[in-house]
Amino acid sequence: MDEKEACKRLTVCMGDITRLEVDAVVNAANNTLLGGGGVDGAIHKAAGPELMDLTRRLGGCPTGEARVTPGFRLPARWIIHTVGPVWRGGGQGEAGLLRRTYRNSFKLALDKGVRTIAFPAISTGVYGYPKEAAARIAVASALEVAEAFERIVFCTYSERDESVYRRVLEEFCG
Ligand code: AR6
Repeated sequence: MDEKEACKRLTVCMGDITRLEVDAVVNAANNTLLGGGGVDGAIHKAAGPELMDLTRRLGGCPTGEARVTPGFRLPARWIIHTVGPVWRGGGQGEAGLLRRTYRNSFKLALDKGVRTIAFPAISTGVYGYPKEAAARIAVASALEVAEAFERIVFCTYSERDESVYRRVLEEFCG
């Protein structure tokens, strides 16, 4: 697939990821998989307590890896929980780890036959990853696999973040 076709499958939206009607939403979780604040808290709240009953049994998730659960009360059929790196200045392998969160999430999505998937801006909230650099990794990773998906959504939660993604998409896709 040429880059132009791949680009057409990438979209940016702004709003609550828990409301999206996609096959899978990705959660920016922590190593315990036991919930937290930010998008993780919102996903647990919207999915309902059955989610925690299940994630408790998963035994956590190393940074860069991903785990999949049902979406329970979400419109999405699946939740892919991944753990992004905490930003420590950029010299601690953060970029590689963030790339792995996207690649491993896509891999699990493909295993489940997912065609439409939405990502929050992993690591860019509490974990402090610079937004533009993170968006470049998100978009580059999505372009690598876009052929296998119908739609890859970057779900932002502020106008500022939305414009960061739009700018980065413009950079990659023109
Ligand atoms: N829908 C879409 N995006 C959201 C939503 C939402 N409902 N809520 C927040 N965001 P963060 P991290 C955006 O902090 O940096 C948790 O406590 C938010 O504006 O949720 O990977 C976990 O348990 C930001 O752009 O995730 C971990 O301990 C993005 O989601 C830790 O935070 C990610 O921000 C993970 O930190």
